[in-house]
Amino acid sequence: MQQILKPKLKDREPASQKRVGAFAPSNIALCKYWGKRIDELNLPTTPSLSISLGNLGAKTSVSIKDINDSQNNSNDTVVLNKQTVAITEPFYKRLINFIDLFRPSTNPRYLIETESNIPVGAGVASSACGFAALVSAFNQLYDWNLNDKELSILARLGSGSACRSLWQGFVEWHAGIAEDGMDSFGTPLEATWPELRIGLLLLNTHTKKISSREAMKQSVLTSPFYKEWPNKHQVDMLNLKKAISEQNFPLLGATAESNALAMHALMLSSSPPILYTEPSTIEAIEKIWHLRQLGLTVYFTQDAGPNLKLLFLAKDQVEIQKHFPSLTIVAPFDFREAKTYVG
Ligand code: 2P0
Repeated sequence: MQQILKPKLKDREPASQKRVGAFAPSNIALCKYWGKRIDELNLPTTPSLSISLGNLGAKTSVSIKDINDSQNNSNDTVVLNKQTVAITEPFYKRLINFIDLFRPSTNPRYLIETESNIPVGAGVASSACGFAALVSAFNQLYDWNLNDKELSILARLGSGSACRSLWQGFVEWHAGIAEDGMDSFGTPLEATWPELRIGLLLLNTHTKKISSREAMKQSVLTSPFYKEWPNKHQVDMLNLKKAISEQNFPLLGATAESNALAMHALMLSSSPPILYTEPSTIEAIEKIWHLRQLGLTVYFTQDAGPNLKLLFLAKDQVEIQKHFPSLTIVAPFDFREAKTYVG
């Protein structure tokens, strides 16, 4: 636990029967988080910049279990999309380890129910929105009154990219330099870009062979090119911010695409190499490049998986859909449904 936050996480019991909930959007990094300076606190080597996915994300509700009720066992219960998660699942353990950071001394057991409307296996950081929604729900349960920055720091301890999921729109995660991580959190950019569209292109939804946590660690430790990453990243961050402030879509697309390809180059040059890209990924990338040569303004970004996220503007949506009929299209600045969720 970040010692500076701890005094704020008041060790008191909420009203019994209280059930609270929160929504957090998923996010896609346009300049990626790839590598940590301190593993235990998920402190990154570089800043990163993401776009949140509007109505796509996680709704999480939290309540305290009544352990006198014979129906309840003494463990926390985690329910994901209406399915109870087995206590032997790595996901369960990771979640409980996180909650243990701030579980009060009275040792309450929780019922945590999460519903995600992200297409399964889309490689759309479901852990990011999950941890962000979770900390927002706990903030209500215990009346911590943490502000967004503090919630972002807390969410980061669950999963790095979660610190960007506390807001809609563009969010920058400041890498920070402090060893305690209190200067490493997300902040929303003021800019909006309602015409921006993101297309989720699902090519293979099998579970990945290596987690992004392990993969980024391997890249930091073994890629001979990792030392160049912060330099390239700095240029990409500047270009991305310029693109956003000037609404220069080709600059945004080209920067995001180049940043993603550089991240994958780090993985390929790791030892042993990490390859998330599949033949279908390459086929889709070549198609995107070909369409661009023909004059269609479409770019892509790729995370720790074989699926792609296409970047384009609303005016090209119909044309893009003709070429990629299976695309799930997100209008990131249209988040009316997300706003209405109150638990
Ligand atoms: C990102 N990714 O910026 C990058 C790009 C994946 C590829 O953040 O170890 O699940 O929990 O801090 O946040 C995925 O990494 O890793 C990620 P941890 P996380 O979106």
